Amino acid sequence: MPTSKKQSSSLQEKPGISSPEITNIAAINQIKNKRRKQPSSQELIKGILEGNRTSLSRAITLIESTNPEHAAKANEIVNGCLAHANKSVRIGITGVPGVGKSTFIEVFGKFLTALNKKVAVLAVDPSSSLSHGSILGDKTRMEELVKDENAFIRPSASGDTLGGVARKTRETIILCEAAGFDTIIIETVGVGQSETAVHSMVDFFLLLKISGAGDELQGIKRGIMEMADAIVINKADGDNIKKANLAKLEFNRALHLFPAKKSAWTPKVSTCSAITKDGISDIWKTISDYFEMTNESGFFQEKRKEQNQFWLMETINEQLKSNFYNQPEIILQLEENKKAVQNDEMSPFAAAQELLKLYFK
Ligand SMILES: Nc1nc2c(ncn2[C@@H]2O[C@H](COP(=O)(O)OP(=O)(O)OP(=O)(O)O)[C@@H](O)[C@H]2O)c(=O)[nH]1
Ligand SMILES: [Mg+2]
Repeated sequence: MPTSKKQSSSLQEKPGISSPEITNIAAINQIKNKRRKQPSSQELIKGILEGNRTSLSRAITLIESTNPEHAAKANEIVNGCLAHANKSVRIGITGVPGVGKSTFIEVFGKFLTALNKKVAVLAVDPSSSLSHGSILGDKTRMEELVKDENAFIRPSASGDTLGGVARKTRETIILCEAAGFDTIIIETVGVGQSETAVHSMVDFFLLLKISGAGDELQGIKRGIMEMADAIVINKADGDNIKKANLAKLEFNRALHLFPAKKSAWTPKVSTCSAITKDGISDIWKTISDYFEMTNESGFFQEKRKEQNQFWLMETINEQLKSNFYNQPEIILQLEENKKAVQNDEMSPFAAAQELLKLYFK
């Protein structure tokens, strides 16, 4: 411990000169040194591999940062962790607001940690740049899970594009896996394109529903039904049980009309209550069956490889696009051309061509 010697007493007042608030130079230097000394990428990688949560959180913060220096460091860390990632199962959970995702994940997460699993909960939330991540509020809703030393909950990365948020989440998954988390749960709210993004980063996709007024299939997007490996009707408790069972029948019937999945897996429909915890263990049984089957058939690995290819292309597309739209020349000309198109002075095609020519010149 460095000895902190007081340079002058802060109680002492000289006439006309007020003494500075902190006069302990040693203490100030100590704080400055601490602040300057950010852990290196190597130190963070080491910490992550040892399962140190502070290192993990810090590295995720670097991934989420928009500072190019941080981005370079984050890249190093992700690369350093890559060889230690992949040893996990990744489960996506989606459902409309209020369906009970947070309550469900709290209960399901606790169920898994009781089975000695290490659970990381992440979120892809396209609206998070506005609301600063709904999972933030969830941290209070996931009271028990937050306290669980075998669980790690991270609010969603914010960003202006879904692609950007998705990339950050993908990299965060790698770090969590390297830190020893073997079950990764990725939550997304069932709006917009976020389900598709989450679907392409998980092994198993679970759609959470509640029973409606007998018109279960109303308003549900076909694409989401097609992606689901399981449909779980939540809030099957109290007066709701009968309705939930009817909904289950209806979903089962509807699923029969869908073409067979590439995984050869038949999606399962079940009911549960995140309040009474009924049906929770059955859901894990279903998921485990799926993993057993797809591991045996080789589909599990095949899907991950496909996903990697997909994200390779996505990342290129994303970066090309953002590079294009961030060119000062393009920004100016795009505004001009937009006006020209609006006023019928230029065809949309010609306007686009002009911009692309400007970009590639
Ligand atoms: N009766 C009953 N209520 C439930 C159940 N699960 C959740 N709820 C209630 O439903 C409400 C919404 O639950 P949340 O877990 O916040 O739902 P969410 O899907 O995370 O909602 P968003 O974060 O807004 O997308 C809360 O009041 C919960 O207490 C359940 O199984 N049974
Ligand atoms: Mg929630």
